[in-house]
Amino acid sequence: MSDIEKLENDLVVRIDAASTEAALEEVRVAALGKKGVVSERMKTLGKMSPEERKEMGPALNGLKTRIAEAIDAKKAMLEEAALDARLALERVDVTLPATALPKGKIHPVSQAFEEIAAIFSAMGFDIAEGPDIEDDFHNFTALNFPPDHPAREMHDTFFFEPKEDGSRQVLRTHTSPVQIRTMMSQKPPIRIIIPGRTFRCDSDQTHTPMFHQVEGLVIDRETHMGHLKGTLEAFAKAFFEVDNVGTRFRPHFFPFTEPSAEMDIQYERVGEEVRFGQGSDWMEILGCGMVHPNVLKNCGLDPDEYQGFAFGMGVDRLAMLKYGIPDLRDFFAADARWLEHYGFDPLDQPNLATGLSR
Ligand code: 2NM
Repeated sequence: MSDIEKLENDLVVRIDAASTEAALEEVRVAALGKKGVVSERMKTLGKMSPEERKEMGPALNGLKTRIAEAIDAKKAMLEEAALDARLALERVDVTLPATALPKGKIHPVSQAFEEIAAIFSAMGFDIAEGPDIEDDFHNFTALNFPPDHPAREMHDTFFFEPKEDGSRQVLRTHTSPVQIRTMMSQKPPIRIIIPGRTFRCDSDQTHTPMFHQVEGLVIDRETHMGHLKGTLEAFAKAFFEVDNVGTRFRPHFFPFTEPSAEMDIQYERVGEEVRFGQGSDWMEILGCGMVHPNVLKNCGLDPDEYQGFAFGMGVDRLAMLKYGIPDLRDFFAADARWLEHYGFDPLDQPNLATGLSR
C-alpha cells in the first residue's frame, strides 16, 4: 500500500469514528487545516523534481478532494441525526385533551373589566391607562377641586410624605387623572375608557382601601346630555345582558362635571336573586355628567368649541351585582376555593357576538 493510501485509510477511519460535529471538526483541522497532514504533504511538492511532482501532484490533490468530500458527507449525516434527536425530544402530542393541563380561573374583577372593555370597544372607545401614584394637580386641581375645599377630604386620600418643595404625591382616588392626561396630550375627538386601581382610606363591609374603577370620557364639538344617556343606557343593557332596562338620572354633585348625575337602573329582588330590567326598585350603578368648563380650560380646551361627558363606576360592586357574589371582602382574600367557584374560564373571552359571561 502506498504512503498516500495509508494516510487516506487512516483519515477515513478517523472520519468514520467521529461521533460529534466537534470531533469531526478536529479531524478536519488535523487533515486539511493549515498545519494538517494533507496540507503539510502539499507543501513538499515544491521541493520535488518535475517528474516526481507530476506523479504526486494529482495524487495529493485527489486525496485532498476525497477527504474534504468525506468530511462534508459525515457532517451532513451528523447534522441530520442531531435534528432527528431534537425533533424526537421536542415532540408534542397535539391530540392530548386540553383538560389534562392545569387551568386557572379569571378573577370576577378581571372578568368585569374585560366585559366592560368589550362593550365600549364596540362603541368605538379606546382604552387609556395611567399611574397609580399621582400628583395633586392631576388628581385634584385640574379636576376643579378648589384648594382646601372639603371635596378633597371627601376622598379620604392616601398621601405620601411631603417632598422638599412641600408637594405631596397621592395614591389616585379615582382614575380621572388619566382623563386629564389624555385631554392634555391628545386632540379631540376623544373616546376613552380608563380601567384601573384606585385608593381611598376607607374600610368596612362595603369598602376596601383599594378598589377598581372604570371611568369614561367623550370629548367632541357637539357632545350633549343625550349622548351621555344613550351611551350609558346601551352600556347597562349590554352589561346586564337584558333587552331593556329602565334608567333614572338623579341630580348629583361632582366638582368635575356640571350638570352631574347618578344613574339608577331598574331591578327586582326575587328571593336571593337580583334581576335587572324588571320590577320597580332602583339601584345606583354609576356617576356621570357633562365635563365642567373649568376642567376643559385646565386641559387647554376651549369650552365654547368642545364639550364632553364623563362617567365613573365601581367595578367590584358591579361584579358582585352581576355574578351574585355576596361579600366584597372575599374579592381580595386570595382564597383558591373561592376563585374556583366564582372565577371564569380563561378560554371564554368576553365578546358581544357569543355572549359576555358564560
Ligand atoms: C365620575 C362621575 C362623573 C369624571 C369626570 C372626568 C373628567 F376628567 F373629564 F373631568 N373624569 N371622570 C367623572 C364624572 C367621574 O365618577 C363617579
